[in-house]
Amino acid sequence: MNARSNLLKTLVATAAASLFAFGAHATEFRSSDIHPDDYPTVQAVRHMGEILNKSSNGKHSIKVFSKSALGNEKDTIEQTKLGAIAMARVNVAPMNNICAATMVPTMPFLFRSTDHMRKVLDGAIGEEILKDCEAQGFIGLAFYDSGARSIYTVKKPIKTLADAKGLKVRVQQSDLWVSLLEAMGANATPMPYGEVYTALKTGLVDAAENNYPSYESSRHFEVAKYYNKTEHSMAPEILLFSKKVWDTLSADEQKQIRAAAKESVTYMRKLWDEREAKSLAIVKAGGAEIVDVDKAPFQAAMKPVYDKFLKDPKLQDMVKRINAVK
Ligand code: GTR
Repeated sequence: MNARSNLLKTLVATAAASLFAFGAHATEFRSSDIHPDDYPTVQAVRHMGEILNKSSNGKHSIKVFSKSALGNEKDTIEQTKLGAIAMARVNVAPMNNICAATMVPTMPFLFRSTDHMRKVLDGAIGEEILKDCEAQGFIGLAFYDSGARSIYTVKKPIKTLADAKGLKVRVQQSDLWVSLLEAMGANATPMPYGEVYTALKTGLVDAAENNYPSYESSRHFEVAKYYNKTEHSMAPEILLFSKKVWDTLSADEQKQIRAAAKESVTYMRKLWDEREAKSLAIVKAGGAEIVDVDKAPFQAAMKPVYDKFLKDPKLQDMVKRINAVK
């Protein structure tokens, strides 16, 4: 689809939304995603829409706008806050500067494993983090998996911490992310996801970092072929609902939405596990080299990030509680 028809689609949808979406006869909630249609996050929100449609007896549905049709993550977060769209599926990273608790699950080398991450986010700590966004105008509905993020490079592999020194690395739009890469000795360049392919190709940056499914679906592996397993963060995805729109809904409707979101998490994880394996196979077949990294020196270099961003004793305590989850 070309940009013009995308724009047209958006304009039509905006008009439709203002007529129907947020009145007493709400029908369709618009939800944004930067990923393509077959990506697990997009599929999961669509699935949530089907569940909601059933539980609301056809009253509510969700329309997912994929591939950044409604803008990059920062923009869609803003639109969600204003109530211009009802939902945004984003990574926690662009929420880091908005609601502080989202910094915690972003922290480098925090989760010991996928199981640990899922257990924490499914429990009381996960709920606390979601709740923290409410005062900023967002109802946090659920977390989705995003695997582990690693640095991929254009010119040479990273095997040791010294190899990261001076590299220009694209990061997400978050101060914490800038600091994380700086702590590795790299130069961090924040930019929206949609610009990364060209930035890698033209040499504007030397590297980026992401999980296998994003590395694959964005085709970044075609231009940055060394995937260096730093696995430095498991920053999850978050599903946000506009508080402005939320407040127009009845308690029953809110319950149905929450339940549908929670139910979609199980579905998402199944898709995620499959996609991680599939993406790894695709990038390898496409010529990517998977490089083993000694992670201990990277982890040791992260103390300044914890010191700078987790000054609040409440957040420090949360990290302690996360570490204690078996
Ligand atoms: C992906 C994530 C997106 C976005 C992107 C990025 O893994 O699903 O929400 O955060 O990374 O690096 O911008």
